[in-house]
Amino acid sequence: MQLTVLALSLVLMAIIVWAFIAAARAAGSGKVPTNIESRRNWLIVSLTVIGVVVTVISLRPWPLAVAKTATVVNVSAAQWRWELDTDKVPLGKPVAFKVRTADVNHGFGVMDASGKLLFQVQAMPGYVNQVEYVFDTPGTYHVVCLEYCGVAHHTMTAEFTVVAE
Ligand SMILES: [Cu+2]
Repeated sequence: MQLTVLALSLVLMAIIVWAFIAAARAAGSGKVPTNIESRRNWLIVSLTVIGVVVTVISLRPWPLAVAKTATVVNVSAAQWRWELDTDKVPLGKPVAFKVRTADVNHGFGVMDASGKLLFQVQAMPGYVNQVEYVFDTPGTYHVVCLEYCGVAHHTMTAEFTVVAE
């Protein structure tokens, strides 16, 4: 998905660069195409449609779309601990983390065994924020806090295990 977005971004940037170069050349030459208004209208409509389509496609699955079949893990944050209502989550199935906080903002970040950050969601007072993830590797995963929340912020960690059912 990221490579697709990158490739699409590069193509769109190339089109914009081409449009600027064409406009600069036309301005320098002193000759203005006769159908410039229809071209401009076509360009504006096209870019608007492309912008809407790219926005809808890229934002639709994240972060609000949570599968109805997802395993729900309730997460409570507080200075300075994470409480998960389970320490085992299923492999290869959607897991929805519903994240709350009892006090201040925290950042619920999940890392794999190598320390790579897989996803994160903010824990915000008065809100239940959720994020869905499908784990494709069994093992131990680490929860860290990614929002500075006080003197013992760095001690705010937890673990859970991904197991095949
Ligand atoms: Cu923190």
